[in-house]
Amino acid sequence: MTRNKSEQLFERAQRSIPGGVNSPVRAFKSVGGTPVFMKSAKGAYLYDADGNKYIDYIASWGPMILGHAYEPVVKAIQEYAAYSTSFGAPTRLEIEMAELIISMAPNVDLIRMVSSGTEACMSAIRLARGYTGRNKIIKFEGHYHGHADSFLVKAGSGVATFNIQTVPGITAGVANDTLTAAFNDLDAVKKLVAQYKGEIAAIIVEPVAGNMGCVLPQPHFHEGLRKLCDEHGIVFIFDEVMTGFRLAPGGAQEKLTIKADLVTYGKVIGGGLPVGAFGGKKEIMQHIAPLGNVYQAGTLSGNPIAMIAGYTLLKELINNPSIYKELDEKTEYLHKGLEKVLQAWGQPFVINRFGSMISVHFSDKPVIDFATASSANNEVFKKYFHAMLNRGVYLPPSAFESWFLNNALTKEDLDKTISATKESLEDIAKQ
Ligand code: HOZ
Repeated sequence: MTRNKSEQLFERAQRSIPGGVNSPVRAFKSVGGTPVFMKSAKGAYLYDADGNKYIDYIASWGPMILGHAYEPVVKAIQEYAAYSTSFGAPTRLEIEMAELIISMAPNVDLIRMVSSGTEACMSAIRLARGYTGRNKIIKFEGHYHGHADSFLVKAGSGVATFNIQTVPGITAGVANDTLTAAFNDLDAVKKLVAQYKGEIAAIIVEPVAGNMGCVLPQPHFHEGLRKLCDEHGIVFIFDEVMTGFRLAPGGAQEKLTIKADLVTYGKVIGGGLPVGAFGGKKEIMQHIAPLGNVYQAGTLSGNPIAMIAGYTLLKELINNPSIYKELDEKTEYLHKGLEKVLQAWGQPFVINRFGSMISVHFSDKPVIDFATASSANNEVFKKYFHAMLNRGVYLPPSAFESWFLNNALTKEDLDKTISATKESLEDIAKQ
């Protein structure tokens, strides 16, 4: 498989864009090689600038849950673009979107639309601080809530991929207000809450972590956090940017039967357009401007094209609830197939899966937090990634990311992925 055009584009991109990419993980820095420049996609397949075809396991990092260029979404965008791409004034569409989300998402009385997951999490934290009058937050090592200052402490995703210990540009004051604990370590969180009694505004968590590979919550972890938040007046925030509308119509809250005080959304909610949202209990949400004084705004918030794309996709999900079962079954099928070929290979590996999120760590111990995710063998991952890419399977270019399945994937695609893994492992064994 040749990728001459991608190479030329990357060379050209680096002259005008920092590192040649607009989001660091795309640069392939941790796996090496040249990023693949995409030209089009349909269903489960990506086509690059050279015309190569790939089975896609990123799904734009989640949004393309029903596959790329999904007809109803494309049609809706085309229709609504003719009415204007932005008004800077309210529209009926925004109400319909809010009502739809409230009907799907548990524990959401009010919802505010924004333009990205970063904005959603950043605004949720500000709201939690404004509501409680406290400054500190607790986040988990290896969790990523977007690139706002408060979250780039021991963060996952690109920060972990590039092994950035301290992000320059974040003031000590901001960093000091972000406390961290290991995911799944309830005792560590209890200690922080005791040590900073009355100072903690919020605990924010990825209910199923997807920014250090896929890492599952251990039994009773979220229940423990919920209890702690109730006992200490702390706002419990579920970052459902990845899990929202993916794991179930009501996201991780529904799937794990945990009640969050605030929830953040992104990815699926926009059908592939730049959309985020944060919502929750009225008692908290009514502190947001213009109802309250916690200020938050955006010219493109509730953008009509983004709204109709997200609304159309969410409607498809509600009207076809079997989608979730199908996605789960496909991911389970892939899991079992990968497990079989990895077992035959004989080297250590861990597959973590929750719903349609899955990842492989080349590790000899269970991956339950950032320490265990980081101790996996990245050299093997790199080789695996490239061997799969060359066989037409597009995986996340980092072991610190989850794979996301889309429902356009066929059994044949999954079988191809499993046999590509078998061949890739054989290649690796020969090296
Ligand atoms: N933050 C995204 C994955 N966790 C990566 C976004 C991108 O590089 O496109």
